[in-house]
Formats: sequence, C-alpha cells, structure tokens
Amino acid sequence: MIIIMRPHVTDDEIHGVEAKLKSLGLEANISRGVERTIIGAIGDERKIHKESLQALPGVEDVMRVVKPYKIVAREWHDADTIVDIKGIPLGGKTIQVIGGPCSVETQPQMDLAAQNVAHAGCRLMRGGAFKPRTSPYSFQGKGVEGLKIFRQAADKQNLPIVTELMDVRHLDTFLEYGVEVIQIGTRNMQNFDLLKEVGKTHTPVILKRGLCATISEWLMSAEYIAAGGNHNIILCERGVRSFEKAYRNMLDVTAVPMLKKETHLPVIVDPSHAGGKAWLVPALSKAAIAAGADGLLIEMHPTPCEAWCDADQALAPDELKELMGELQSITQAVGREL
Ligand SMILES: [Mn+2]
Repeated sequence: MIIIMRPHVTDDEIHGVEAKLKSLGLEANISRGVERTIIGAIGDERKIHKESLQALPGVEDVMRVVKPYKIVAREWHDADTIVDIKGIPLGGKTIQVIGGPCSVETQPQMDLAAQNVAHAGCRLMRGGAFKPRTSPYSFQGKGVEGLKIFRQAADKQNLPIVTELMDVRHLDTFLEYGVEVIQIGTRNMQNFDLLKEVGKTHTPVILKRGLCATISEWLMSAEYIAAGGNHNIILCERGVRSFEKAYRNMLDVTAVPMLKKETHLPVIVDPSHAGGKAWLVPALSKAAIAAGADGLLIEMHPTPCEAWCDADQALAPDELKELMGELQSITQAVGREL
C-alpha cells in the first residue's frame, strides 16, 4: 500500500498518516521527493481501510500496489517520469545522447572531448573519475583530481556531467563538485548501502543493470533509491552476460519495452559496453531508440586508439557526429526528437 500525499504537504499531515499507520500496527516509509511525498505502509495491509486513510488531511490517493516495487511501478503512476537535469529533460519526447570518454585522463583530453561532445549535438557528458576495473592492476581512475578536470572541461561547454560513484565516502565530494548525474555502475547495482545513500539526495541517478540482474531485481534496486526520497532515477540497460563470446555483452533490447510497461522511469541504453566494439555502436544505438529508449550513453574519445580504458569501443569524434545525424530519421520514425 502506498499513500500519495498532495503537493506542498505539511510535516503535520505526514505525521498524521504515520500515526494512523502506527495505530494499526504498521510502519511508515516516508519518501520525500522534490515534487511528491509518498508514504509506504509496511506490515499487514489487511488491517488498513483505504477510506480511513484517504480522509486524512494532505492525502491525495491511497493505492494498493501488487508489485514488490511500489514507487517506481507504473501501476500507480501512469505518466512517464521526466527527469530534469539542469533544465535538460530526460524521459520526454526528446532523446538525450550522453557522450564522452570511458575515463578522465588529462585536462587537454577532457577539454577536447567536451568540445567534441558539444559539437556532435549531445547535451550531456559522461566520463569516469573512479573506475571499477575487473583487475586491480588496471588503471583505477584519477579520483578526485579527475572530477576537478571533468568539471572544468564540461563547464566550458555548459554540459552537465554524468560520472560513476563507487564508494559512499565520495558522495559529499560529488555533491561539492555539483555532479549533475550520479551513475551507479553494473557492479554496484545491488550495493544496497550505496543505493540508500544516493536515495537521500535529490541528484538524478543513472542506475545501470547488473551483469546478471533480472528486471525485477533491477527495479527493486531502483526502489531502494526511491524509498529514500530520490525519485530522479534513470535506468540504463548495458548488456547482460551471456554464452556468446563474439561481443562483450548481449544487449537486451527486450528489456526496454518491458521496463516501459513496468515502470514510469526513463530508460536509456549503453551500446558501447554492450557491444564492446566501436563498429557495433551505431546499429545497437538505432535498435535501442527503435525499441523505445529515452536516451543513449555512448563512449567517445578524442583519439580512441590512445584511450587508457575501453579503447576498442570508443567512437572517434567524427563517428559520434555522424551517428547523431543517422539517428535523426530513427527518432522521427518513432515519433521522437533528437
Ligand atoms: Mn567504459
């Protein structure tokens, strides 16, 4: 059961609902979003009479949500959620392409990358300062220095930044640097403590799908963030592990319409980590948009062969620009804009 409070609800009204639930022997999870406060009733819901809650001050609606995930479920919120990223909408009619290198290397590399991203027509930039690498001996990212470099480069082009948070201890630094979108990577999709912490902020979050995660597990992870009060969640399909060795991961295109049915949250696709090869990126990007994705997360490096990380899958600047042109007709065909 979830209780949807009216906009501009007061603390007293929230406490009123909480007290009512307590009197029935239930606990309340209060999720204070920017626009909405949603109260989840935890316990034996059979004790609740919907009408008695509905009559309480500040309550807009009371709904039984059958799914294990509640706030992120389409069941209670029919309209698509549009996440506002510094005035850039993600999840609406316009498809957003987030471009940039796998990792932050140097200031000149990032300055050039930011120019290339803006020149290609992308409105958001990606780049990793903290890198989750399979081997402890691979380049681990530049850390805080990388954030500083990224911020400077992106600011010159007015691009909001997307970067991965791996450790709760870095969250304050991310907020200090004004990171516009926090990425939770594949390997941390079920790092519940990390999810709870980003749930306490209102910073938009890109939640990547775990290597072997089911749709339901993935949405439960999103629910962890939402339950904390952060409703600005974007799901990112990036390929799942399969038996196939010819490419890095298997892009699960089916996940896109399935998620669209199950959740009101925006869905984007990362064709770079799915394919693992730059030449596969255009075809996978087109498939993603045709399937209903709201955006793409694409790796682009000013000089791909010199990239410190994921060199094989990075597009060159002219390839990104060309792809943006090719995507025009696909977006139009599905009634979207680029
Ligand atoms: Mn990468």
